[in-house]
Amino acid sequence: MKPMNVAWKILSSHLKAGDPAADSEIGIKIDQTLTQDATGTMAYLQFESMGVKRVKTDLSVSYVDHNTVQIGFENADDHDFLQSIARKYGIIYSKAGNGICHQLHLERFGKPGTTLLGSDSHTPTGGGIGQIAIGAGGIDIAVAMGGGEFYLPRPKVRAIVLKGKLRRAVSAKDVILKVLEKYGTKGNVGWIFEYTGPGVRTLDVPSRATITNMGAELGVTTSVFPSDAVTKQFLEAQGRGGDWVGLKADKGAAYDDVFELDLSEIEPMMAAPHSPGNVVTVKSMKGTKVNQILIGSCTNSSYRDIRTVALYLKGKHVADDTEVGIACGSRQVVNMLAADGSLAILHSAGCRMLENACGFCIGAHMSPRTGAVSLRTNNRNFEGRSGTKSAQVYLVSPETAAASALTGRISIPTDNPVAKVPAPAAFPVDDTMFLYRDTAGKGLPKTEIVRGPNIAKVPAGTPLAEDIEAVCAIKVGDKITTDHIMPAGARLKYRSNIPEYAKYVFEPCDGAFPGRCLENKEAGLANVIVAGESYGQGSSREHAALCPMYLGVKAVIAKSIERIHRANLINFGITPFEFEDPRDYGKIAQGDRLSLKGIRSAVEGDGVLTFKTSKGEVRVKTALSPRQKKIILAGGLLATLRG
Ligand code: MIC
Ligand code: SF4
Repeated sequence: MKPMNVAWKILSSHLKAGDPAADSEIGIKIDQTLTQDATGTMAYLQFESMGVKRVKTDLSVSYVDHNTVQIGFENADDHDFLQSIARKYGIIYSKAGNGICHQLHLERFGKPGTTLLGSDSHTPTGGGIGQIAIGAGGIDIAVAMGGGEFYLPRPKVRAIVLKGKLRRAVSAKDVILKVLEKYGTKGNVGWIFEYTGPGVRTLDVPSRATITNMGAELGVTTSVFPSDAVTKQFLEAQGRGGDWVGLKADKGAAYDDVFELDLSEIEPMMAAPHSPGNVVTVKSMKGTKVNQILIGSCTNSSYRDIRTVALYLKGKHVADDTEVGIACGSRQVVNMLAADGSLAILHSAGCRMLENACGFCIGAHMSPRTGAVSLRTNNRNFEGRSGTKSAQVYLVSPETAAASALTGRISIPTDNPVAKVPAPAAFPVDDTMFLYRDTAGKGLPKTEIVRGPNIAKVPAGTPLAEDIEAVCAIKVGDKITTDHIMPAGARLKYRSNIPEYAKYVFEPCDGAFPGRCLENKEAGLANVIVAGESYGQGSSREHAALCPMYLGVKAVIAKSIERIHRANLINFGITPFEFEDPRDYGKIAQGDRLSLKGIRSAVEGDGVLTFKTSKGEVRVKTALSPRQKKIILAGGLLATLRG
């Protein structure tokens, strides 16, 4: 047998469709799924409409961690709906307060050598434990829960060869920021980053998970580490030694590309506003006054991370003009911090201890003051995501956050390093907030699904017509994120109510967009979105496709489109076109009438469509598999599943 890398070992053992030797789609079996509440409600509404009796995966978990602030009835209604769905269909339900999905999944369920599909872009956190863990739209998770395979373009695998050992006070966050400095947030679609080399064994599992977590910001399909003695120790300490299998690349395994990174040369790094790809050294920003510091999120909320912060703050106090908030990743983390005295240290130091949830990371609370400098240990610093448009958000390691909390200015943690936190010999396990563990996989109780007024129907798409008369309803620039398209924060509570949520599409760019689209729709015209490079960066939220579909958007024409968002557009019957010549972007203006004659034939055929504008002819193209063509022609994936 040909020597294989870790990524292909897992993919090959799960291959269900497609030819891995060809440059096309492959379909893989999914062993585990996860959803979180903000994407989960829609995923389960779609799952329900598929008429499947119970989930067919080895394990499916429904986490509640995003919408936990509960101002108004909507969040709580969503929680009740999710709990009843879990009970009915054999899904494990993680109650609000238990922790953040990715941290919890790593602690309690992630298994080396398996596949995990999650309705959240940071699902690749599981790569830290040797899983092929991929983020996707809710409907893809619904299909996987029903036993269907997951399709992805045949990935290319890049080896990131780690050498040496990190210096004290330099940590995993600095490593992934270094990788982001090299590869940026665009142009990595279709890659898997596989971490390998002698430096791997110097990183504990939470550190590996920080690195794979933020692979999402690179835009890669996923990132993966081998499963070795360090992984084994972690699983044994979680009381899950039986879940361990060893996994490493065969000698002589081939990679499509190789990048070497010497851990010992990395210095503290940070991502400057407003992109995780704007990487600079902490040194270059030293002394900048800081108004707010927030520590936590699925990237940096493990025991190792928060204990490190406590070591920095022990016997000291945070600066007077700086507010510091800390959100732990799970109850396990909080219990450990309580037991070793860290919680008292953090409280005494003047930190605000926040709920174990996404919270500040998704702009659900703790918005900084106007024009603030906010240092955060999370993974995204898109403009306005914090809830304050004028805020300058920097992404840093827990070490940099802690060192800066003491001075109120950006400070270099290596100047005063603290001791390394050793990997715990045993984690305290308390699974009491995972409900229905026993019924998952057995006979299921009869359950009424609870539907409050916030749980609306999933709108249906319409089949693609041969000719479309359309309007360019909005023209946007490069690096438009899903936070621009479908804002979260204060609007997050409408996730299960599409007509309501659709009122906010493109709110940060142009609040009049939804109204304009509905007028066009009323007048029998379709809507088209025109965009620059890397359209749809960021989250997996399918609402960024579903709500535009509801507003009558039939096509996106961009210079390039990111992986998860492109798949979501297809799933909701919106054709994702790219300019054949990117300069043609200049030929279309907002408000232009576009006569997309023969769009259906183009989708059925070679994907090329030509149309006229006042500035000349434009040629656009889309590369679609036969499966994807069928979905677009039918008006969306749900329509094909319903027959
Ligand atoms: C995010 O970090 O942007 C989110 C909120 O977790 C999203 C999912 C969502 O929008 O619900 C993600 O990363 O996929
Ligand atoms: Fe939650 Fe933030 Fe992680 Fe998204 S990135 S799952 S909002 S903690």
